[in-house]
Amino acid sequence: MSQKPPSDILDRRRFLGAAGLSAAGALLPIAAKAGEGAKPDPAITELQDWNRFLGDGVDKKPYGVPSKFEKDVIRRDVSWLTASPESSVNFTPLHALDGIITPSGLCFERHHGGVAEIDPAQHRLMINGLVDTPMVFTMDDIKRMPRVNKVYFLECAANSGMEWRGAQLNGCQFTHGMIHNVMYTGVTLKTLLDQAGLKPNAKWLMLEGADSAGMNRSLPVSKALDDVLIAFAMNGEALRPENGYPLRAVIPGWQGNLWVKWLRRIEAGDMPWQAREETSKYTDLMPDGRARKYTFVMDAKSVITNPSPQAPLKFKGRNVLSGVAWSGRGTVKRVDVTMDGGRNWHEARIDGPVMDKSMVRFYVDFDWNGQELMLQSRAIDETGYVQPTKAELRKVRGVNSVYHNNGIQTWLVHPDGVTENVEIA
Ligand SMILES: Nc1nc2c(c(=O)[nH]1)N[C@H]1C(S)=C(S)[C@@H](COP(=O)(O)O)O[C@H]1N2
Ligand SMILES: [Mo]
Repeated sequence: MSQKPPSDILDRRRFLGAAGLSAAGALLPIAAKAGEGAKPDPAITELQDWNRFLGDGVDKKPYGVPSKFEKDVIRRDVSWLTASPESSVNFTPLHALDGIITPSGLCFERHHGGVAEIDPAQHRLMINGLVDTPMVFTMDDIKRMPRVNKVYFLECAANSGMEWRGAQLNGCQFTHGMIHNVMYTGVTLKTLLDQAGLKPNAKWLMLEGADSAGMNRSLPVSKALDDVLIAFAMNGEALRPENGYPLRAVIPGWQGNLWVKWLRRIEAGDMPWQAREETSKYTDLMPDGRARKYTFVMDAKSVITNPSPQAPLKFKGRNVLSGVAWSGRGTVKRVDVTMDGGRNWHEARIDGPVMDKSMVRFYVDFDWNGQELMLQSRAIDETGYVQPTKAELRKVRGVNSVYHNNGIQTWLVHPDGVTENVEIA
């Protein structure tokens, strides 16, 4: 798992550089030509069950689920990571997804007190504190206000946290799966705050959830009035209970813990809630013992999802390398990919919508002749920020941090296609 690359990797990298990978090389044939195979293919010559019998009627699945052949495409947790499944996390199967939208049922979950199952008719959102008129909204009230639709990524600040100390977990699901990218429908927080009327000395909001953890987080008013949404729908339907049904905060580009789920109260104040109830949560401990605090923005990051340890290379010849990239500071401008551990970089092809604080999908179509590959991707966002290497990050932040690891990930593809999580020393 945390195996280092073979010692001759540098030589091989040199060799690779010379041999050259044709990222945009000549197209090799992918499929067999009809009639050329030695043995007849039963997938063609035999009648299959699904071809022979009537299928299910339209009354069988009032709410559709994926094909039974997709049963491995699931969220997974790591049981030794946390003491209980109620205060824990599971991970999005990034290696099994494509495009940019995370299907609702596969969005990773992070709870501090389990999933609250809330009757929307009984749910209230209160706004109090430093406001002219304290307000209480029902779900019906909120659904009568002007709506917006936005696609945003949500990344937990602890995503890739285990990797600070070195390559640990064998799969992008586990190293990078505390992220999802969803289309939200809701109202802007500004719409709600305007109705309550913020007092001039209101500088911070405390957002509180209705779960058993009663989780609360502080948010600067400037962000609240900028692009924060209070969402009731994800990917076109009501929020899933796991993700905050019936109401959650959407804090674009900022760390996941601020995105309070099962949102029931917003209190306006003149200082951060944490300053009253001091907590060491979500600070980044630096090598000199000082801590970075209020590090809200998630910096540009990317990961190659295919190939990756859970999705090894299976075929020589033509292959599709794919991955995702995102930035909390705006749009992703470019993604570069190297196949030889950083010697040569190719610009990847971004395909699909490129939106503010949303994931993008990238591809490199390449030919593989079975040589060892050292794969990395690096994202560059609209501010010009370039995703750093892990070594560069450690130089500044040391290894005491758990949070905000946006370093470049390395996958080593062996000649048999098996792929593992490594770090280039
Ligand atoms: N009420 C409440 N909101 C919460 C949490 C929680 O435990 N309770 N966890 C937070 C954390 S740490 C993260 S990373 C995100 C995860 O959102 P998700 O479960 O939709 O992926 O929710 C945040 N909002
Ligand atoms: Mo989180």
